[in-house]
Amino acid sequence: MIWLDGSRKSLAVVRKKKEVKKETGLGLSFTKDENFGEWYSEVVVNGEMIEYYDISGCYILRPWAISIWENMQTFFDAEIKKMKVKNCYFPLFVSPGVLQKEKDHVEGFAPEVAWVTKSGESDLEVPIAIRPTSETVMYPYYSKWIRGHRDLPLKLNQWCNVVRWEFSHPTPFIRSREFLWQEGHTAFSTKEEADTEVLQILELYRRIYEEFLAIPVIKGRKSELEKFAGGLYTTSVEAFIPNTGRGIQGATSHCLGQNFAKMFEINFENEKGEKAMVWQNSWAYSTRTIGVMVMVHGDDKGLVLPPKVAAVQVIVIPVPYKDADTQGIFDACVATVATLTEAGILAEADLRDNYSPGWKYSDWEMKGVPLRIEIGPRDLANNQVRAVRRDNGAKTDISRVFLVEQVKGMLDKIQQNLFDVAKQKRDACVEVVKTWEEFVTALGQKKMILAPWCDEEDVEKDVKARTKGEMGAAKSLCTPFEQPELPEGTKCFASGKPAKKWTYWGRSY
Ligand code: 87F
Repeated sequence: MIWLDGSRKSLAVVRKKKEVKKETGLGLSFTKDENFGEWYSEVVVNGEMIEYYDISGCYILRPWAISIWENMQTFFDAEIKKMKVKNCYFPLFVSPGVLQKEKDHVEGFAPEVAWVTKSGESDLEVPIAIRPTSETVMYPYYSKWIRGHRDLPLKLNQWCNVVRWEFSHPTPFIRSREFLWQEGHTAFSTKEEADTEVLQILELYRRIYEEFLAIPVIKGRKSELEKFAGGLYTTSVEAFIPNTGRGIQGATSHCLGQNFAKMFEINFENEKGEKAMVWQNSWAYSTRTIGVMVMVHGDDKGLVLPPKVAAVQVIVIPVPYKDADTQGIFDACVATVATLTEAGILAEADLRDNYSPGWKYSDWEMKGVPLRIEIGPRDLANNQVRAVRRDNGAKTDISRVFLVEQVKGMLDKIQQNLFDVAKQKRDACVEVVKTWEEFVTALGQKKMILAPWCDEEDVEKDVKARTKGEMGAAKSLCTPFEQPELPEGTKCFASGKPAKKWTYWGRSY
């Protein structure tokens, strides 16, 4: 049995709902702008992504969410295989001795580790931890498997779940106590190889966000305070949620240096016959990606799914009138789905006869399907269909002769438009500041702040302390790889000392 802490709350999450909209019974009771938190909870449930579970911080991921996860997984898995990374699976459980071997890195995280203490009624002789991440699970075997330089590089990845017993406000996808991720763990004979891989993986993470989820991200390096303490340096892709004015770490790619190699004695004999230590990396992205997607693109009608990750790209809905040729319309819907499917487009028809067309429109809008095709008597007569975009509501009549090319074109446009709009909104939240006063003002306006910084750890601690409050402190998000020019003599916004770099700051998840 899993040992649960005292923070376990009530069973089901009870939420007070306002009047549900009109006759459809489908609407959201909160708007994105007025009550973002409640809006988000409602969207992920009504959009059929998750169901709340009777353990706080744990959620059921429904097929609608898992299909998005699988689309990203298919892309990423193929890309890392091109890089000769191999998949593997290590056990869920960690023995306490191994977990604590790497004290420095585990110390700060210890309160989040969940333990199994019983089997049936009897106490286990030794409690067993559940992996919060797998460094300590995997590296003893790296030590065993790596002997000579011919055993390198060793590049392993696993797709798995991890458990971190978080105490702060749980949020579906964004902060949950169990989540899905991939964790890559690689070992090289040289630092140069490790450095190169860190950036290759980071580029894949950028592509997941920008090309699949249509979310702009910033690539950069974490500060000493914000990096993974067990490693040498941490790179990340950072996204931003305009509604809450918070940055969110999208994925991380770490160069671990030789810290773990030392601790776990991961040594090899190099070409000269000398004993050497490996250089290691680790990298991960998780189901958090899905939460960022919901927050960035969702609207007051529900989810908005980018076509590249949607399980259903086109929903075809018959719109029969009283004395129309209902059978003809249904047949046209089925034929339309067949034509689109044949062309590799993910299309489905909603032929349920116990719901009105209007109800179905709202239902599929809630689920975020990128394109709706309506077929009514007039469309049938004109050998056309009506296409309605989820992202902007635009309606277009399409001749069935050009169906496939037109729909493909529209899906591409939707994908691009989602990215463009998200980028425009994100960019509108970026504020360049030079002084502490400007910084405080921008923070109050929920901005993501680009400021010249002296890059001193104590100064970042000071920024945190000086911005502490109800909304949470500001911290550095990353130092972007793309650096604007830093004129000679520029001062740090927080300390007044000479600035060394431009760094993004803000509140964050
Ligand atoms: C919670 C409990 C115990 C984060 C934890 O980012 C340990 C940890 O080590 C812990 N929360 N971390 C850092 C994870 C670092 C690293 N692991 C492999 C990654 C990428 C994948």
